[in-house]
Amino acid sequence: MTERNTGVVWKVGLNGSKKRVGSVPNAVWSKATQDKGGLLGVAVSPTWNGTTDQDVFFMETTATDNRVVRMKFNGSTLSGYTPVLTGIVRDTQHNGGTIALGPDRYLYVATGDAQQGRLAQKKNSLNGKILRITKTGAAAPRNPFGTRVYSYGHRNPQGLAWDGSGRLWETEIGQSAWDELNLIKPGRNYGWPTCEGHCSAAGMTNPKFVWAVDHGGAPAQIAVADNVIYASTTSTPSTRSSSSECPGAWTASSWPTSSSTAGACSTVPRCSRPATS
Ligand SMILES: [Ca+2]
Repeated sequence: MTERNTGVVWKVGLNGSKKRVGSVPNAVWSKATQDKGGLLGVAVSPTWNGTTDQDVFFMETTATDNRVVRMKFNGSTLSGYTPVLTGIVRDTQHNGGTIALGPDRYLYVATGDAQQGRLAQKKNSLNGKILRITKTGAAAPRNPFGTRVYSYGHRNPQGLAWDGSGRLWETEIGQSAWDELNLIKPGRNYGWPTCEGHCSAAGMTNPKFVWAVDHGGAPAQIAVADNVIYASTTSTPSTRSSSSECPGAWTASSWPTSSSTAGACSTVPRCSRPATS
């Protein structure tokens, strides 16, 4: 588990115990600007054994960039510090930050647009992308453009997880209308900043599910268990209700959400449509 503000890394046991194992150098976070950077994602090598394979990967915001770094973990402490991929534009906001090792054992890196939406559409930019790289930071084999870019047109992607069929899902924080759950396919353009949520612009891939940005909390991590996607959100959903503004054929419904202030449940609108392949 990583701590954004401090750079500290914890090893958490299944029984809830936690032990500090070290920290990642160079991660910076500013309270004044309420940075959404700092120490971000973590991914452990799928073949980690503490001896011949000690690789653990982190994504962090430094004073100059967002970067992916590798450290060694021997089972009790972190050591070493090797930048793997540097130069991803940083900002106080929209840093993305999740990294994950895919079923193909390549690193997938979710990068934000650093509040420069045009970067998400620039295929030669590392920002506003899902990158697919090797453990040394090179473009992974068979990437769609021959670069590190796997998909583009992302605003501030946060969650990455694969389902039982090996399909990659992603959550993404929208601007003012829609947060998104996307099914990620290589080379696809997920729309930002031309589209937020569902749209009909040519060449854009629409999300599989959206919810209003103040009606579900900003999405963070996702996980798939028994082919159910679980998404965590980072803020208390608003109970402010409004008639749904669902796009296209999407339908309005509601979901229950607990209210931390009232200790009761209320319902808020969402939009949904049947899942498609
Ligand atoms: Ca989108």
